[in-house]
Amino acid sequence: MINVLHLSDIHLGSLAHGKINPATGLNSRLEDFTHSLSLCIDRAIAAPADLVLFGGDAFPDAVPPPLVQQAFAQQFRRLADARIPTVLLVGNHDQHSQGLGGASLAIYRSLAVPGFIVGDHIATHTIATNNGKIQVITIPWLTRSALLTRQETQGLSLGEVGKLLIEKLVIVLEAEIRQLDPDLPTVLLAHMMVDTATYGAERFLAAGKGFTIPLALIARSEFDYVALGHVHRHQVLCQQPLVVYPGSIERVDFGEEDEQKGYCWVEVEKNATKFTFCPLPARQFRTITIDLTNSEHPQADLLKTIEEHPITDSIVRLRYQIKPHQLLDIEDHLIHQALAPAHTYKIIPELVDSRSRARIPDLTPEEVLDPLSALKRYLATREDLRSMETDLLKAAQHLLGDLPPEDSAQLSLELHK
Ligand SMILES: [Mn+2]
Repeated sequence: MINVLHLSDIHLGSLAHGKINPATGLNSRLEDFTHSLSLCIDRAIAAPADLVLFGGDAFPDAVPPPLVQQAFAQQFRRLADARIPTVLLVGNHDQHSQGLGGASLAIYRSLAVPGFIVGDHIATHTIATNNGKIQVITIPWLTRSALLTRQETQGLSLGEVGKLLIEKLVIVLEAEIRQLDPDLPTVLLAHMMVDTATYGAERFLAAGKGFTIPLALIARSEFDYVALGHVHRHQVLCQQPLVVYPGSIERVDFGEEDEQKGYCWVEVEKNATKFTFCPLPARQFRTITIDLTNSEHPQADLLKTIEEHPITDSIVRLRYQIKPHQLLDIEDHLIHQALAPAHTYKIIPELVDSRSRARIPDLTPEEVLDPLSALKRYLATREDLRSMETDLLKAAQHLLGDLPPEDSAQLSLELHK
């Protein structure tokens, strides 16, 4: 039996909703993420793990600032010191949009850190652990240039390129599988969107539209465990073999408010793999929503609602709907006072006027909109773009990957004309 610690989607350096910790001078969110990561490494060393598999997305982008690189390196260095073999897989956030290879993780190969493998291409690695050898096939985040040439994709729609990419992947993966040693336990480590997964925030975080991989392609009997990365919600996609997303180790945004965060402890054994999900004490996010438009005492009701929520040390957003004439009853400083126990908070008032559509309160830097809503708001202010509004929104949906494949393919053609 080989003990594997499988974690993924660290996103170290996601600083939104943080504040400066006066004791250290650091952003509190960098400290949160580093803390969660350190708990994973603590477990790997204490248990100890025979192997650590990281499923990709180390940082929000491929060029993390030195301070963030250092925080990551300080934790993973502990694994090198403890002589625990480690595979660092390259996710979409670790890649430059141009060129090959994981820019932010390639340094670990350049430095030849003992026992560290950087998975930036499809390959099989036979790794010697304290409990025997194990084979790990790595599949980093695939872009079209990883498997296809420009000639092959010329003139094809996005949907057709996706289909071709999967056909190629089937062949390449088959080649890896055929050269496996059937006597050794085998793990597939892949950063990808699997078609049966439930998605969350990562859809909005992804820099470009990726390709969805059919579960059947990776749920192969040759694998004793399939370790995935990319989707931030922990989920098990298949029992035989076990196909698992551990999810992210900290909540990256409000989209992950209700998700439990953690990592997987896996006992890999030929045809008898077991795994446990190990929760991490990630920072809580809380959304408080209240409609005050029918309230006789808006201020009192608002304060009462806040009181009913456990907000201490949480990242809070308070949304309330209110009519203009009720605003006289609201005293901002009392709301701030009530929210003070939160780690950080933002207040999002929405004016509702039954007689005429009231103007929406000005956007504040603290207010985070998803890209499509932001575009809609912007277009509402641009009388001159009114005639193009539908087309612009459709094009944006296309870019965000929100359209069904047929529509997307059609639009892709129109856009490239
Ligand atoms: Mn990802």
